[in-house]
Amino acid sequence: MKIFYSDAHRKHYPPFEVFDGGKRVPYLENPDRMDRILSALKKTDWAEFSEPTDFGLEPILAVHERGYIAFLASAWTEWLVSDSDAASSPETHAFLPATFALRRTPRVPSTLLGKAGYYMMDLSACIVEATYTTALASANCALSAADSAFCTQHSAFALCRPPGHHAGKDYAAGYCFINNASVAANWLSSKGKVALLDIDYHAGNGTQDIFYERNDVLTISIHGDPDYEYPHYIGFADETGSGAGLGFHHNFPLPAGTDDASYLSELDEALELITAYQPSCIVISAGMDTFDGDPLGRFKVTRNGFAEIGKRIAALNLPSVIVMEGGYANEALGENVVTLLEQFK
Ligand code: SP5
Ligand code: ZN
Repeated sequence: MKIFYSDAHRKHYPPFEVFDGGKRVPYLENPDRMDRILSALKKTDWAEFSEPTDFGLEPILAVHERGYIAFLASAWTEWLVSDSDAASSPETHAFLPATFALRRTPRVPSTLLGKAGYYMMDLSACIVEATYTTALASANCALSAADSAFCTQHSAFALCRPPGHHAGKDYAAGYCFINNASVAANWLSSKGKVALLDIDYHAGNGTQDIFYERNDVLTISIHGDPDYEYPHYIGFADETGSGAGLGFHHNFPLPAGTDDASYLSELDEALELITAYQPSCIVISAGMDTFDGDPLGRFKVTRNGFAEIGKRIAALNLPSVIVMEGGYANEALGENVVTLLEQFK
């Protein structure tokens, strides 16, 4: 299986994020995650690594607003110019907003700090010097995997970091800056109908927003109920699309403690929707934070569960673009990813 990966991600390593109650904690979405996945993949005899191709900004701007992408590109350098503390020890800093545009209007603020509150949804998508270039490299991994799956009709894996599914048209959130899976799905949508299935533990709010009014990309997310879980405000069962997109989005919010058996029965329902839609390919937002023991998740999916999840999705018999999202139980992450991917060989 083709695996698209760039080492560029290493430089995106914010020194902290801000957790519940304003606690500063080490950045959980860390480079070690990729090392664990890489070493597990390298032990297999089927992983074929490639550098991503640079697709340029066009496929990214087809999903994200230009002003938001410009903000990502310049926020860090603008911040260093305006803050002498950050300029004197940049490695101890991460750029985050101190205000939030709760009631957003189309008026984009002109200042850096105003833009931060406008374009950033939470305190877990920290910007540092390398964030923009690594987010581009991550999106190029997803695009390269999409191109490979389309050309060969075989599944491909985008080993993306940073992840993408919380990023919307014009906002960063939950470790995500560019919505890699959505960029790939949108790129594929010019070639035929696409289904995007999000199996990360968290609701794919960014993906939901991006395709909410469209019927050419069916989006489905299976996740911890936002009634108790991040992202809190979106991902409920009654959100099913609008306008032309009505009926083309589905959320499966599940209770804390969801185990293999109950997860798989919900997955089967999602897969039936995909079968009925008859897409020409599928993009999978593959988060492994549903794993029993993940520090951010409250599900109880096991390694056998991941094998069965992979097997059932692969049985759709569609070219699959598997895009890495979350998963923070680092010791188990590599084997969990390999277990899922093996089903698509
Ligand atoms: C891609 C992805 O999986 N992003 C997840 C971002 C979640 N950020 C949530 C922050 C709230 C953390 N609450 C921690 C509770 C630990 N017991
Ligand atoms: Zn997640």
